[in-house]
Amino acid sequence: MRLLVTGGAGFIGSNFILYMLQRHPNYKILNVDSLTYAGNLENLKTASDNPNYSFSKTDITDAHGIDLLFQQGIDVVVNFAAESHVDRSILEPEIFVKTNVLGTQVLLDAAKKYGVTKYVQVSTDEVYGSLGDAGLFTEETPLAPNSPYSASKAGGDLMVRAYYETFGLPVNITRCSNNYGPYQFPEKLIPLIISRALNDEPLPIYGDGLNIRDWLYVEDHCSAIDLVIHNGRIGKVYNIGGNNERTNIHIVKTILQELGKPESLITYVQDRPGHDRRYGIDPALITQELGWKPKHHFETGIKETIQWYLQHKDWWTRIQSGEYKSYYAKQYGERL
Ligand code: NAD
Ligand code: TDX
Repeated sequence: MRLLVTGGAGFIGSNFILYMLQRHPNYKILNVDSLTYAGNLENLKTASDNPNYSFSKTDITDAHGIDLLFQQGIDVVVNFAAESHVDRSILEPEIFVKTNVLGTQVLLDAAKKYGVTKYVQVSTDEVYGSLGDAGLFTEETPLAPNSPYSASKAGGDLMVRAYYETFGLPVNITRCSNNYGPYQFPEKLIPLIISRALNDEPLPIYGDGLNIRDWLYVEDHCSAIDLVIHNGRIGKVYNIGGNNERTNIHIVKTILQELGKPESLITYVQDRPGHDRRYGIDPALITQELGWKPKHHFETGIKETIQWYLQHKDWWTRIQSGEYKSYYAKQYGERL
């Protein structure tokens, strides 16, 4: 099988490539990534001399470049490439529409032109909007995105649906909850808190800290996508989540305890505009239909993740350079 993985130099994409090379040693994987601030080929150091792995620095919005790559012959596409950070989408929405909607459409066009056995769109539970105190997102929950990020992901999803309905493209959409684990860019809550706590810097908590996210260890997300590639029913959406709802403040206090750092680092800051209160996934469909089950419990997964960041300080300090600093100047200004 020849797999084209977009966004493979990012957090989930790189974990997915490493997972697939190990799990399917006869598959050929082409990683297509434009290497934005979030793309880092260091994540794939261990794959670089694997003859089944190759890389192309190509933007998914570049229709000509993408067409050339499909001429190599592609069986399956897994589209991870995206602008993925909600706060950045509030500062600069345009690139989110460009990559997440237009980029998706470019890939769909190439998949349609050359023919693939499966196109998998990696989406997010955020397209469903925010939950109240009760209930969970199912695949039938109406789309109600609240941030420019989630609106752009919903736009991409609707394009995928349209190419299935109109052109019969064999697609699946996966909608996963919040991931955590190795190689996550230190702008997202868990690596941000770990890296700042280790430097004894104030920890920004938005609003009252009681917003809830449903956390899944990244490898469990990868195993779900592997199942969807092989056994997902054409045209179906699959929600992925590990029944692990936690408040943000609980996450932060867990990290502080594990690192032996004081709670006095916690600093409540102005809330994120349009901040979704709660996400919670009902994974019944993927569990029953594809037999998916997460392997990692949150309590051990978070400890392993903290250990990983402790052991890979070089990896995240290198990232915290020019672009990172200017983003944080814009994001927090004088607030921290
Ligand atoms: P990430 O920001 O770490 O990585 C995104 C990757 O896409 C980077 O390598 C970047 O260089 C690349 N990229 C961005 N724009 C590109 C373009 N125009 N052309 C080619 N490559 C481009 O993101 P992530 O957290 O790994 O998320 C991967 C996917 O999973 C995204 O589609 C995201 O919406 C989805 N998702 C993420 C989570 C999460 O918790 N992180 C949860 C559910 C779904
Ligand atoms: O500094 C912070 N302080 C804070 O309180 C940051 C960065 C976040 N938060 C809160 C906001 C959220 O309630 O923590 C929670 C998690 O925030 P993020 O890590 O930014 O993730 P979220 O907005 O939930 O979105 C993530 O999960 C779904 C990914 O970034 C998306 O790509 C994915 O689709």
